[in-house]
Amino acid sequence: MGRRVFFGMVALGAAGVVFGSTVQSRVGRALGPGLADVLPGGNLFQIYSVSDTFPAISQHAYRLSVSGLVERPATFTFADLEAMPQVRLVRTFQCVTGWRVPDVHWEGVRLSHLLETVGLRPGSVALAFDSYDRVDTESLTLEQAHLSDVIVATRMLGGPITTEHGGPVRLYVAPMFGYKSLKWLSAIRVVDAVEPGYWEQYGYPVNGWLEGSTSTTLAPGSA
Ligand SMILES: Nc1nc2c(c(=O)[nH]1)N[C@H]1C(S)=C(S)[C@@H](COP(=O)(O)O)O[C@H]1N2
Ligand SMILES: [Mo]
Repeated sequence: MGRRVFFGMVALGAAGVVFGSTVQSRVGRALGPGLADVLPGGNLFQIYSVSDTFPAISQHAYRLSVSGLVERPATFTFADLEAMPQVRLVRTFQCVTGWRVPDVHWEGVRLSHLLETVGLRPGSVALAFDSYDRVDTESLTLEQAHLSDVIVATRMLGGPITTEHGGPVRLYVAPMFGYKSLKWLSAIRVVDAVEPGYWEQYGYPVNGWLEGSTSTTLAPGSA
């Protein structure tokens, strides 16, 4: 086992992983991630929080602030996000620790659309993301943020995003491992250099591409 992976697992242990409470995730946990893969249907997610709580935020109270190197800093409500053009994605969700969930449905606003709305200023290079849990953070380069399958998600698994899954709004970075998909998204800051996020400080790659991801060649705006 590589040094990087070992540190990652230590980080996970220290973080106190909270597992999903559905029957199937219990079964999946008992059988191990390999067999959980082949169980039909259901929600096979394991629920993670590096903080010791799940921030409970109503759609009504939710705010997303976008600031930093932008022309028009803004604070968006849940309704603001819902009023923007919506995209749908159906993908396999993959945690770097090995579990995966096939055919997960996501809906939300392209991150690129939000960036167009606020306008980027010269010198902008990367995005830093903050969570309402006040612990986890994430980062993307501007190029990654413009990929068409990187979204600010308002729906997941066919409904509103539940509190345990990071609702009402989480990031969904489809071409990368699950840790990039920050839950309880509170703020996006446009910055002049990549600020490696929480998991990256424990050894996960800053560029968490899924194996076989075509995203390095995916043009912004393409389906
Ligand atoms: N705020 C926050 N976001 C997070 C995490 C976390 O602990 N806190 N864990 C990450 C990891 S490692 C994975 S695999 C996914 C898991 O998503 P889920 O908890 O909805 O299953 O969330 C990611 N986003
Ligand atoms: Mo993960």
